[in-house]
Amino acid sequence: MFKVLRTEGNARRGEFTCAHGTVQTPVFQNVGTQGAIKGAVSAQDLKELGCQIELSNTYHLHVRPGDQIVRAMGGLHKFMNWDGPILTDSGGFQVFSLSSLRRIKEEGVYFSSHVDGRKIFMGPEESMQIQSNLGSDIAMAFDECCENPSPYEYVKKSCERTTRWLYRCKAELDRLNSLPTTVNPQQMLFGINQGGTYDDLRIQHMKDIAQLDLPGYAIGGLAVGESTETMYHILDVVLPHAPADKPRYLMGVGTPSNIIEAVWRGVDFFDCVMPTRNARHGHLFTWDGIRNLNNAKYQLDDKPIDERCNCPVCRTYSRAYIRHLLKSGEMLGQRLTVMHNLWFYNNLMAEIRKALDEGRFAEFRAQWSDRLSQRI
Ligand code: PRF
Ligand code: ZN
Repeated sequence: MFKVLRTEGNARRGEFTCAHGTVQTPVFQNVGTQGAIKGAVSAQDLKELGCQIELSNTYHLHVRPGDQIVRAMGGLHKFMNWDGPILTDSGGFQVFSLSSLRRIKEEGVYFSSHVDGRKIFMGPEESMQIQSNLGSDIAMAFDECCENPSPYEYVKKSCERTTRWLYRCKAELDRLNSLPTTVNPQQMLFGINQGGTYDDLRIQHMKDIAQLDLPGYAIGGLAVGESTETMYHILDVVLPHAPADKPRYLMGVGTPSNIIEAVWRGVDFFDCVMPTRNARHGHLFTWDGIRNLNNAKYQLDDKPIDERCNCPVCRTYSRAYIRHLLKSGEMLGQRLTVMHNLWFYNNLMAEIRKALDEGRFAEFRAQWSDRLSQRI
């Protein structure tokens, strides 16, 4: 259930409720691909970092340990000890980006596992069965994400197939949710808009999938090769056709300024590996911009990563110490930097919500959008 509490231009401040609680939007989903946040951050830590919703992956958990095992352990919430909302991505995108030797047919995708090379088939029904076994709150539709740019005729055929796959996803999830032994019978299905960089295909596909009246809609197929301007243009073009009373999720995006710009255009949900991945390489998000802790100038710097940050790491450790940990390959270095970056992203969303609540998001955008992405 989604409620828009307030709007400012196209931006929305909302509230989304699912079986494991209510999420305040706009929201950033913290990525734990394999049921763990990279950098040795636990589900318990996530609570302390202000995380409202966690994201895991169908493909990874199917390959290892296997969704049947997660199901036998009581579902993903119990398995990873996270009692808040969980969204699972459908596997489509990961199959396309990770596996070798993939072959796409009407029934689904044939591919080889990136772990042991074993042959696997995944179609809409399999993706829903796996996500049902995981018992996430939100299951994503099984889609094809075309890289940008892809030929017009290919993208057109691909979106039409993704629409047919969506009908199959819905039928299968409805069936699974009605079984007496289902892990989370209130699991919801979000549709995914595709259409590459073509305005007409994007709009047609959004209109087609809006027919299903799903509880949420994602914009996929962006941040896969096109320019930032093109991504914003597609959001401008497609969001007016997304159902206004349902949450919109921009998949795999992005930098703090990408997030501010997408909220401005009407997006409610985000996820991205950037805060975790960049942290592990010493790249820290701060209210002054992006700080590279590998830089020699931090060798004797006793200030926290971000002087405006109130996270458990900035309250305790110096730049010099964390730099030393990263340089010596100590796991603690990754853990501390990931914790700071996740706090930063969750706190950024809280500040965005506060600005929307107080009707000053335009001002917030003008003040921070460019600043947060500068390298310092
Ligand atoms: N589809 C799915 N997952 C995704 C994407 C997509 O297009 C993207 C694209 N940025 C990230 N994750 N299913
Ligand atoms: Zn911090």
